[in-house]
This record gives sequence, structure tokens and C-alpha cells, in this order.
Amino acid sequence: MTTVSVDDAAIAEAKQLRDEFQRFLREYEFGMREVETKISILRDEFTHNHAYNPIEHVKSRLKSPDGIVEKVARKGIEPDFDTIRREITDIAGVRVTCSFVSDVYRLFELFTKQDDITVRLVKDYIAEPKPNGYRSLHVIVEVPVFLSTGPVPVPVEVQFRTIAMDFWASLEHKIHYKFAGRVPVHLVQSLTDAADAAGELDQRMERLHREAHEINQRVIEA
Ligand code: 0O2
Repeated sequence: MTTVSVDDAAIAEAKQLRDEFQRFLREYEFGMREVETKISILRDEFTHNHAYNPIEHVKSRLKSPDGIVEKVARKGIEPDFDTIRREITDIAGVRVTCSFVSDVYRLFELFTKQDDITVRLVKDYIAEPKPNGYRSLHVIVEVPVFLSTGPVPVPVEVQFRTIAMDFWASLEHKIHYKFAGRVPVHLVQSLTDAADAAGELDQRMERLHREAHEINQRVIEA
């Protein structure tokens, strides 16, 4: 049996890199928590003041170290912390699922107009769905995180979508994963058709919701 000797300096260097990576990820976790708190305050305030909860559910995730490495390779960027911080803006992600499209935009407005939120990029895939039918409203924001060393602006990707959009995206993601990206053409077409159907359902549900609200208002005013 051969023994491999690893010198102490190499071990110390590996430990330092591990600690630095954990510190790096922790900033994103804090940024994510700030965004979660803001969304949950909006939800609670809405529920109390308007007797209406526009949010169905909220899901957060930190990109895994493997996911970050894979994205560094895919984008062909330098694998150092400064470059990753600058180029990869979805390490922290929060997904807000709403009942109706109008709630998606309302929540987006209320969240992005807050004084300490800096909007870096908006991608409106509801106004302009992706060719495969994907719909969602994405925003990359910077939220300040107050560390013992001072404030750090942390980028967080927030996705706002309806239940129907979320249902579709979740199935599409599973199918994509199952076929390792090589989805049979007829399934791709069926998925695009299903995305259109989900879009129509959203419109119908919105109309129904508005009608019910108007009838209710008339009853109250009568
Ligand atoms: P995960 O597991 O959700 O984190 P980028 O790759 O971010 O530099 P891109 O692709 O233009 O540039 O970003 P975009 O369009 O804002 O999409 C990023 C995220 O949106 C994805 O994250 C998905 O969560 C979601 N998304 C975008 N397009 C699709 C789609 O066609 N189908 C589904 N199901 N989700 C989509 P990740 O990192 O890919 O995955």
C-alpha cells in the first residue's frame, strides 16, 4: 500500500478556501432572508389591511456549490470570488407564487419600490414568454445586508409567477431533467401548447376573480 503525504501548507490552503467559500455563500443566505422577510411583511400587511392574501407560496434556494461551478464553466468566467459575485446573479433565489397575474405585478411593484432595494435587471417573461412557453417575471435586485464589517449589497433573483405558470415550469423542468435536455419534439410541442393553455386559464381566472369582486362590492354598497 502506498501512502500519499499531503503537506501542511496545502491542507491549510484548502481549509482557507473552504472557509472563504462558506463566508461567500453566507452573504447570499442573509440577502435571501432579507428578501423573504420583505415578502412576508407584504403578505401579512395585505392580509390584515385588505382582507386578501395575494401570495400562494414562497420558496427560496441557494445555488449549490456544484451549480455555481457548472455555471462558471458554462459562462466561461474566471473562477474567483469577485468575478462570480459580479457575473452570477442568481446564487440566491426567491420564488413568489401568486394567485393572479395582477397580483404578480402588484407584488413586484410593492417590492421593487422599497427604498433599500436596487433593481439591477428585469426580465418580463409574462409580457414576452420564452419560445418554449415559459412565463414568469424575474428581477435581479440588490439588497443591503448589514454585517459586523459594514453593509454589503447582495444580489438576489426574485421570480414572481402565478400558480399555473409555476405548475407548468415545474413539469417542464422535470421533463427537461428526465431527458437530459434532449426532449422529444412532440413533447416540446405539447409543452408549448400547455403553456398557452395555462396562459388562457390565468386570464379566465383573473376575469372570474374581478367579476366576483365587483358583485361583492355592489352587494356591500346596496
Ligand atoms: P434553478 O434550478 O431554478 O436555479 P442565466 O443562465 O441566469 O445567466 P438566463 O437563463 O437568461 O441566464 O436567466 P433567466 O432567463 O432569468 O432564467 C433563470 C432561471 O429562470 C432558471 O434558473 C429557472 O429557474 C428559470 N427558468 C428560465 N427559463 C426556464 C424554462 O424554460 N423552464 C423552466 N422550468 N425554468 C426556467 P436555473 O439556474 O436554470 O435553475
